[in-house]
Amino acid sequence: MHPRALITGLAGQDGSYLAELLLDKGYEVHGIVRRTSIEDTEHKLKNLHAILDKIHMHVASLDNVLSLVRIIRNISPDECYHLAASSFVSYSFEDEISILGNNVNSTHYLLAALREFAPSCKFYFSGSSEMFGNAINSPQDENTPFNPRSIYGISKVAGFQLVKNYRQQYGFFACSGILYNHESQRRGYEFVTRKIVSSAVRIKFGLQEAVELGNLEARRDWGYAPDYVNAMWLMMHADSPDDYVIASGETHSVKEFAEAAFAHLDLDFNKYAKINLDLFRPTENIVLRGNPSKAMSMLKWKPTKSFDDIIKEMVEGEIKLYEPGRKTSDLLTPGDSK
Ligand code: GDR
Repeated sequence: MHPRALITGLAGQDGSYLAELLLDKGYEVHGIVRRTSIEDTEHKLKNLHAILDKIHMHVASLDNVLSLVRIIRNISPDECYHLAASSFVSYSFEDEISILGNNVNSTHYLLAALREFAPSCKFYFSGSSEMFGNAINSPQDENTPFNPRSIYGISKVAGFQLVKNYRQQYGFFACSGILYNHESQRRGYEFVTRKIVSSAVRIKFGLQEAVELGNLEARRDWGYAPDYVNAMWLMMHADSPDDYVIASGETHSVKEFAEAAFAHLDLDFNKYAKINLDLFRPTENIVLRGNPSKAMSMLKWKPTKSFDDIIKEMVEGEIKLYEPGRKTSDLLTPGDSK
């Protein structure tokens, strides 16, 4: 019997890499997608094109507990990976009521439905470094107190506590990854790394003149998305459920990322950079740097790509999108995300 996995957020960067990993391991992979994605598979499911005929997609909305109950009863998953969330930190400053509600409720509905209809299903939740917010120490590890400074961070703390509660109260195999930023060619254009890489390539090809960015001095602990997805699977196969920080352990500034991305194209970032004060965030966290020692020793997890390798892969992947014969659906121009 193939193990059966249910993924929320299937069509996103992490969901699509996770689906590929689980298929490789012989899983039957099910995922929840929105109705609008099924209606526009070319754009909204572009990360899944290579595996569309191998996965089972279920249309549901995570704010509708009944639709989740139906799916869970039907497929009776062995493992559930809850990756879906409104994950763009900046939007959470603008739309806090719905982002807090959706992120917390979806986690709660899933846990409650699993408890009722698939109580032996293992559960994974994607937490975030944003939960540490204005952290009191650096680097942060699993013992660092949470001090979130965005509604997104608050919603992730609430989800994390729900998961912990189900583990402690009901004996669920439920674990959370506290994930720092993780990037790849499949990153959405609203995030700064993809915005920089796609702008750099467009500038190289004469399609764009400059790139407008916010705070260039902001620093992040950036890792490689497929490595972080691998950590999720390792957590679900540890002897006992627990929570783990997944991070690279080093930080770089937005400017360093941009300089490296432009340099891969023989361009000088400083000639094309424009600072837009509107793209600064209302509260910018102190520098967050994760300490992944626990995951490295308990799960034998380790990152496979360096900061420079990640940038190189993203730049090379972006150039490929412009090769003749590629679908234009792969190309969206970055908006003014912050
Ligand atoms: P982040 O990622 O908020 O850390 O959340 P993002 O790439 O959006 O921002 C990183 C940093 O870059 C600065 N910045 C800009 N950001 C964007 N998006 N656009 C700009 O033009 C720009 N200029 C500067 C930001 O201020 C910020 O400091 C990501 C998400 O994946 C979350 O879901 C996840 O939980 C965390 O990482 C860990």
